[in-house]
Order: sequence, then structure tokens, then C-alpha cells
Amino acid sequence: MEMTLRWYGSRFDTVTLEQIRQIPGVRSVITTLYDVPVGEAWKREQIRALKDEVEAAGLSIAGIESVNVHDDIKVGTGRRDEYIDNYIESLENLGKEDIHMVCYNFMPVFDWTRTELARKRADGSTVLAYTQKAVDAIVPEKMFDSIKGEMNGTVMPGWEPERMEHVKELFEMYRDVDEERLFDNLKYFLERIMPVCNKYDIRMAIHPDDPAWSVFGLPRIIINKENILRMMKMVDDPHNGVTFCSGSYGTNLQNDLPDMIRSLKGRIHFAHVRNLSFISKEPGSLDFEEAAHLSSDGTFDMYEIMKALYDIGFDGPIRPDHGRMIWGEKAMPGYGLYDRALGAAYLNGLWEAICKSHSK
Ligand code: DNO
Repeated sequence: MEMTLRWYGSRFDTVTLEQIRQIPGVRSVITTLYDVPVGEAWKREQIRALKDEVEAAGLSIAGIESVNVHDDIKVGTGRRDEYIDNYIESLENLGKEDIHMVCYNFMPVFDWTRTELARKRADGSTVLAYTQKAVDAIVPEKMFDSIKGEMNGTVMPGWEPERMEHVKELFEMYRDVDEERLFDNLKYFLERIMPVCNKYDIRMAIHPDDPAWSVFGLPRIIINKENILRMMKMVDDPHNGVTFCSGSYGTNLQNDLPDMIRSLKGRIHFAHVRNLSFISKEPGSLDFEEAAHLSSDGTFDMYEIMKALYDIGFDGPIRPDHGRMIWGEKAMPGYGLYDRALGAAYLNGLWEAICKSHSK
């Protein structure tokens, strides 16, 4: 595996490449062209400039998170082919610049959903959290307003203010889209992009829906083992793979994370590894918050997750995921430097121990 850190680019991230370069074991980043509007094609020069900047800091680009998919593709409108053509152009340019892993999601309207961005934990750190009661009590149009004050002045992925201004229209667009249609539209998209992925050996890694169930009545399909196996079978090409995100699949406690990893052998192209702490596991009053990466700080057995990745021979990029806000840092919620660096060091430690205990 290759340990990486997510980096949003020098104009958007509070964390610098120089800082990332000093985290032990991190030699590459996962990044994006954060300011290219969803649906527009990525130009080769833009990718080249990003690459040059990363390489000048002594790091490399291990993959992209994300090349976002336009809602017209997810809904399957008459304009989808135009947007897919642009997507293909972006992939082609990434391939020419020797970038071979692309993370994306197929979530309608909202990307990940949390109801608090700065819940205080007993140790004084703040974390992102979700309660079912808060979701049930809010209308979707107010979702962004309810959390924007906690974004520390940053633009959070999937919650861009321009998009959030149109939430009502977006909901209208998805009115007739149920799970089956969303699956069909995903299949259509994947079938069209697979030739370019094959040509340039680009591994597509779909990110799960977070949380892993329908929110506000919108269909969400990348939520459990059955659905991801279906998705991989419907376009059966090794370039059609997944981002295994423990914190997203793990929101549904029915998902057995190590078992899911084992069943996805050869198709996990990217891993996000983080821990959650469940305060209430009752569906109606579900309440979870993001913990430190360490197993004992949350609900998941991180050793078992890393061991499952080891057992399937996972050799792709991996990253610590959302971190707590600690030591007075002000950054994009979930994406500060300190706790993610601790997460990377911890995951590297688990990996070293697993490798050594197997080579004896
Ligand atoms: C949240 C992230 C997601 C993820 C996208 C991938 O912190 O895990 O926003 O990047 O869903 O397209």
C-alpha cells in the first residue's frame, strides 16, 4: 500500500505540501482541481501545473479525489452525453499525465452528510457527527445553512455554496429517479468511460454513499456488499472498482467491514481508513461521531480492517480520513493536519506489524 494524504491545492487547503512531506511514510498526495466546476473538462496544462507543484515539494500524485460526476449524468437527462464526453476528456488528460486512479461518487444532490461539524468530545477535540433526529427535523434546503457556520471559512467538498443555492431544483431533478434508475445511469456512465480507462489504465474507484442509506428520500446505492458486487458485475472490468471507505460503509453497523474488503479482492483501488464512535445504535435515534483512528477510541477494529487489506494483497493508495480538530488548529473540518498525521502514523504502524508478523 502507498500511504497518502488528501490535499485540496494551495489555494484551498490550510495544510501545505511542505508539512505533508514531513509526515513519516507519506510520499504522495491525493488531490484535485478544486476550482474546475463539475461537468467541465480538465485541461492537460492544468493537470500538468498541479503535478509540477506537487513534485517540486518532493511528493507525487497518487490519484485524484475527485473528478465529480455532473447531476445530468446521475439523473440521465438529455445532456448526459455531453457531460460524459467532458469526463472522458478529463480522464484522457489525466492518463496522458500518468495519473491512474480516480475517485468519484454517484450520490444524488448531497455528497457526505453530517449534522454537526464541531461536536466536542471528552478530550476537548472537535469532530464531525451525525444524528438521525437532526436529519429528521430539518428540511434539505436548510441543511447547508445549519452547518455552514462551522466550516472555518473553507469550502467543503460536495457542499460548494453555488451548488447549495440550487438544492430545491436539484431535488426536483431527481423526482423520478429511484434506485433502479440510478443503477442504470451508473451503468451507462461506466460503459461509456471504460474504453478510455482501459486505454490509459485508469482505475475508477467509486466512493460509497455516506451515510450508507437514503437521506431525505433520495436514492443511494453504493451502501453495502450486495450493491457494490452488483455494480462491479454490471460492468465487469477491473478498471471499474471501489474506494473502500471504512467510515462510510461503517455507518451501517450491518456492514461487516473486513468481510466486505475480502469480497472485493482486486477491485479496491483506493482506501480511506478511519474510525467512528457510536453513541446510540438505535436506528430512530442513531448518533455517531468521528473518532481518532485508534481502535480503542471508537467502534471499529482497525487492526482487522488493515489485516483484511493486507490479506487481499491491497497495493493501492490509502489515506487516513477525517481527523479530529486538535491542538487549536483551524482548518477544514475533518481535514486538519495534526490528527490526520497521527492517523497516518498509526495506520503505518499497524501495517508494519502485520507485514512483519506474516514474514516470520
Ligand atoms: C468526504 C469525502 C467525500 C469524497 C467524495 C468522493 O470527506 O470522503 O467528499 O471525497 O464523495 O467523490
